[in-house]
Amino acid sequence: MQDSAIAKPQATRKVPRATNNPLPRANDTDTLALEILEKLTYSLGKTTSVARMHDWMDATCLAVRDRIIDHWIASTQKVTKEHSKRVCYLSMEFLIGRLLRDAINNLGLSEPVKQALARYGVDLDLVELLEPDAALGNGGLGRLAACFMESMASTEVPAFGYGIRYVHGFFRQEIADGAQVELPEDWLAHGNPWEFERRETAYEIGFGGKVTMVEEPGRPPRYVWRPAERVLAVAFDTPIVGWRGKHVNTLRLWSAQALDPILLDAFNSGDHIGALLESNRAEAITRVLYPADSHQAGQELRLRQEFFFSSASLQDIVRRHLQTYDSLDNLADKVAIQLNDTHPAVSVAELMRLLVDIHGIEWDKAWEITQATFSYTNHTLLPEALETWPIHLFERLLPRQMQIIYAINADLIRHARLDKGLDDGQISAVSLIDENNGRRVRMGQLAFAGSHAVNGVSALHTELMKETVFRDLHRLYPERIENKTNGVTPRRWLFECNPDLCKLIEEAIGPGFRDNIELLAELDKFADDASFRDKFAAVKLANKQRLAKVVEERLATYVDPKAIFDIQVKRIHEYKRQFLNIIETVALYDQIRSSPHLDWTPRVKVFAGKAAPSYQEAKQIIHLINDVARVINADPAVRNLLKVVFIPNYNVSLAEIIMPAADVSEQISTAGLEASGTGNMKFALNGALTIGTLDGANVEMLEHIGADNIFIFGLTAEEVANARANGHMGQPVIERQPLLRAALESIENGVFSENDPGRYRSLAGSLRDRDWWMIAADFQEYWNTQRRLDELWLDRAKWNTMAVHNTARMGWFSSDRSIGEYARDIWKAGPKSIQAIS
Ligand code: 26W
Repeated sequence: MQDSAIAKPQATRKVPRATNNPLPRANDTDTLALEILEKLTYSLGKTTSVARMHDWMDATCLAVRDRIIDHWIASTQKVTKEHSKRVCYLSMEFLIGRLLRDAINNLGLSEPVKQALARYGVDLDLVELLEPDAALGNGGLGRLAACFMESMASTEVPAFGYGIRYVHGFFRQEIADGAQVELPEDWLAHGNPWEFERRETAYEIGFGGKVTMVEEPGRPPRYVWRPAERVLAVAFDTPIVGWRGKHVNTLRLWSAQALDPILLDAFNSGDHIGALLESNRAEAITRVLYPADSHQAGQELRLRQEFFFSSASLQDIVRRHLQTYDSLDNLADKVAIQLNDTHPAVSVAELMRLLVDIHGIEWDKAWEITQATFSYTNHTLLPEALETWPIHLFERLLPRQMQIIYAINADLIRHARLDKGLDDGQISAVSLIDENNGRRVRMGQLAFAGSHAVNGVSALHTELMKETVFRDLHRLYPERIENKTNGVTPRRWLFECNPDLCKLIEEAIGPGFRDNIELLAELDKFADDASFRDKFAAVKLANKQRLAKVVEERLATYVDPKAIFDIQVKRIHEYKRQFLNIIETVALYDQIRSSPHLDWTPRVKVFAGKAAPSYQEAKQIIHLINDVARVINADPAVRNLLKVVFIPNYNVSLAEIIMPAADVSEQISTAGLEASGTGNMKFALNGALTIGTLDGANVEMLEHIGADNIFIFGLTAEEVANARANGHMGQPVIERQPLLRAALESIENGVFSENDPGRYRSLAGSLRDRDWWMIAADFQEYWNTQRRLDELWLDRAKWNTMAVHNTARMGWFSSDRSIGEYARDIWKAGPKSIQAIS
């Protein structure tokens, strides 16, 4: 045949060798410079002459991302090959912040990337500032999830983070005339260079509809749920790179889509709005983060969000398991699922449904698998934060899950009554259904019942859990509750946010602490070394200058970096007692004015934090801080001895500037109410001295840092409980304390709100009354302790010695240590070396 020559195989043709991976990228400056330029040109379609800073940021992220991908593929292949157990961290919130600096640092690319960009006249520091914060969380719980993701990657624990890809994260805060204004946040407006949309990884999530029982001869009856409504959960993956790029895990966030993007029939018949209704309704599920961190939202959309991401994550976990194993019997050997608070607690019922209804596993066996797979972390004892759902809502939205909860409850109550002899009162306390408040499902009880381990986040909090919210369940299952004290990642909260301090530490004790943070302890012996101390203080001063610049830029207020920087940053809440701090500020203001001749220690009081939009008291506290700031900062009589600033829009990136710049860290919650705190750890790690109550992790910080290096004051948790039980009132206390009395009177008489003198009457009145948060009760000791700090400031050598001890002794509060404990005691996952932590 004529054309056979064309088809003839060519024996000599070179077939390119098939490789699994492209070659890993080189990390030198030349290669990086070239690749950043390539990204700019071919991925973004820009030349250097028209590129904006944003384009350089995107190009840099993409070049760095390629290097993460090399490690990502290797990590995934290793975990798959070794059949390692995986941790699945289910969290409604991941408060990540920026990722570029984290990635560059963990990959050891700081210098080459900086130099590569410098070749184009671009400053890496400025590029980094353009990345929007991923603010997919409210506060401590969300930030903990982010620190844990970084630590799991750094300690090589194979893990998936599962959550929600909110289109709008935590609101942007502005202050207008002293009051908080909430504005929408739009982190995805310019795209997100870190995420990969996985259209092929999508699951149907059902809502509503009916459950029917199907009976077939010779088989037990089956239940079939036919949801009335279905939406699609689509995965978006972000690689999370660990320290030195050793391991990369995946953060998988779900986005909601309609099954049919548009109803063409409706559109064609002219109903253009109706055609999009289904799509809008579906997408609403992942549109916005609920901005309340301590009271339950209670709306249907919130329950939809919770079920949506729980079901998608579990379907994903089950599908992946069945890709490797032919049965779900060994699920708990290969997967550990951690429930970050009760927000994903419906997972317990949903996994049971998947096991029993979909995969035909017998009930008792399914329950065994479920309990062995799940564990649950509690983050708060505040009654208003404990999630419960009205039965009628639950039943309407999730009819099959409701049946399953009833069945779990029946088993639980049978066991409690028959095996453990609980009486009616105790039964009603452990029941998954609250019969007293219009019948509600208790998500905490559900999470507890469905887990083999339940943990608190500090030693004190864990003990209080056993005595309060879970008292009766704890009696029923005394082995289940354990403690896992929180930690923070030293990469972000020391190495990245305080590079100058790290350089100094390295000069003193060598570089080992970067791989084993507990080696910071070696710094202890430099605490009495005057020259080291001076350098330590010089770094602190430079960090304070950096913060002062931010304050100047944002508030047009000058603060003197030589004054004490006394800082309270965190969510605004009555139990956190920003109010106590501002009353003390007012009292100090009065004293400075009435005794100008005294040697007052100059102080800058720094506040930042957001209030839940519907939390009126918290918003009033913000308003008061700003009112007080306006009056004090404008009063020449104060002569710069006292300044008050409220920095708007507190977020992770602002925290990275604030933490290294603090002299004093305010951790002054009413004892028994702060589950742990993690800001307390970030401050102390960066050499701030803590003024705090015996609450949350402060108690353990006291043990590690030593009583000589921390300022503890106030009622203990037990004393608070007693005072409340004995009907404590503020008024008699206030009568006995002239300083407090005068400060309170000036606040309630409108000294700081002249155009609205009654503004703070009810806020102040709450102290005279029940004083629920023990502000009047703790005031005098707080004042005295602050004055001890003033005095200490005059002996700067001593202050600095204490500050060095703080940094040296905070190694234990690394989230690597927390993760090691979870891995060893709860998950039984991760490298042996990690599980063997002491
Ligand atoms: C249902 C609404 C809702 C949303 C979030 C209720 C409660 C929450 C969280 C539990 C709030 C939270 O962030 N808790 C914080 O968790 C941190 C991490 O464990 C602790 O360090 C803080 O003390 C705790 O307040």
